[in-house]
Amino acid sequence: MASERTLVLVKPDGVRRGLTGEVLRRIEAKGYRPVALELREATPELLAEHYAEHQGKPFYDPLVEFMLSGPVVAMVLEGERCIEGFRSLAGATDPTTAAPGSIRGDLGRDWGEKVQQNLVHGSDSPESAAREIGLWFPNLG
Ligand code: IDP
Ligand code: MG
Repeated sequence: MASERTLVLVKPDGVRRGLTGEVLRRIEAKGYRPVALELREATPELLAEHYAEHQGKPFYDPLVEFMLSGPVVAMVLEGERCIEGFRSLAGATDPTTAAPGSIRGDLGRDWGEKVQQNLVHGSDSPESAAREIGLWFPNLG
């Protein structure tokens, strides 16, 4: 299997809670290599494209509001099967039921908000990864 790239975000809850280092520790311990990494503020335009598949869903507006509530750490990871591998490190979408041992399972929980604050985003397929890397890091060769 050839090396591939994936887009990972530490969402505003993760940055706010000081968990960026813990997320990175797990990524590096797994053996994936960051090839780009930046602390930045998302914009409504960027998020509309990033979350295009979710437009119209009940959690879409709270999701965008949450993602604009503070800076995110955006990064591109590289490694064999890292798209699938990071999704496995992240755990299931719902942090309350995500498996212990995963980022969301160990560090996340339900806070009674409309949107699941689940610490990280990871691309879910090679097509999503290419599209999302192009959105967040247009200058990456
Ligand atoms: P993923 O991040 O595990 O790929 P997606 O289904 O792509 O999950 O959803 C994007 C994000 O939207 C989730 O990470 C979570 O923050 C939020 N979300 C997804 N489904 C729900 C829901 O049913 N209620 C509230 N928030 C949700
Ligand atoms: Mg998704």
